[in-house]
Amino acid sequence: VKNSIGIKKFKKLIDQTDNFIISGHENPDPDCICGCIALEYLLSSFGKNVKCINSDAIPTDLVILDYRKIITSIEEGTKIPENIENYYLIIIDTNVKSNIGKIYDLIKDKIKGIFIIDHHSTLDSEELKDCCYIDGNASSVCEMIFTIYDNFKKKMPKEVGDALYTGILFDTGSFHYQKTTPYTFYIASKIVESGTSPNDLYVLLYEHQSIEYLKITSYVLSTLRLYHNNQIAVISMPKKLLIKSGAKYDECASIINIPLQSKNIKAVVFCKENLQSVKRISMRSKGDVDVVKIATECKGGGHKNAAGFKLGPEIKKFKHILPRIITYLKDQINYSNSKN
Ligand SMILES: [Mn+2]
Repeated sequence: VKNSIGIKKFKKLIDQTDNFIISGHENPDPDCICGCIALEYLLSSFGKNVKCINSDAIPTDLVILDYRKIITSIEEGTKIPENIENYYLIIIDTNVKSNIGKIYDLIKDKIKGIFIIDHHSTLDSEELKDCCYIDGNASSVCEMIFTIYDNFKKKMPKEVGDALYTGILFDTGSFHYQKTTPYTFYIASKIVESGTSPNDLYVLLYEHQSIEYLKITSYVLSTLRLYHNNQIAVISMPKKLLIKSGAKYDECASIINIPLQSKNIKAVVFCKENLQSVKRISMRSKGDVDVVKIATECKGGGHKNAAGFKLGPEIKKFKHILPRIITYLKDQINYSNSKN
């Protein structure tokens, strides 16, 4: 059994507290959502009062993971409990407190305290170092929550096994990314032993897209333009293509990853417009190529390899900003190539 100071701190917390709010980061991903599901189950089984409240709703294609419909969001109208001063906030899958989005400002001055469970290695602030379980080597927050179950010698029902397996699957790119370790496979084997079916989850997660999704993907890929020796891909989704396909806007987020399947491509720029005509630029990159600096310059944000910003009063049109993005990415790619 893997153990750590972080888990001891977590045990102490649940000995002392009865009411919890669990929140993951904005635009929740499967690791974050499945982590909420598994942690809610654990704390509830100890008789605790637990609410999962995120800022943003679960993306449509992930709703199927929340079997008991326990995850709520401010976006969908969930209200903060009236006796909020009795609650402890558990933040998962980020250690930058404000990354949990608008719920943070709503409760930060009223709650009893904050505890963080995260697998990103930087810690936002010194004040929180006694109230966290951080493991920068863990593949996913779901891997860490498995470790918590293991420490409590707590049996997990299939619902929790399915959730943890799914979170690990996504955050490891189906057991391929760098932080995939023998321990990750050990956890997967334990979960499968307890009744989770990898094939059922594969079908649920990877073979569930709509025909409209297939159509919008083909339309968007037909807009592909390549720059800088086929190292930069630019794709776009104007509103008229979205309407023509019949797809939902949030079904389209993963299309940006398709150009990355090409060995040549180092960065992707995706301009997508929703039904309200709001245009958003999303960027992805590989390795040392950084996309967050240019996103921040344009009043957006993100991480080194995944970032974006909205078009607005300052930058009205994609074609106005694209040359600057291309120039920036060329420099990034040239610098990255020169190092390797
Ligand atoms: Mn994660």
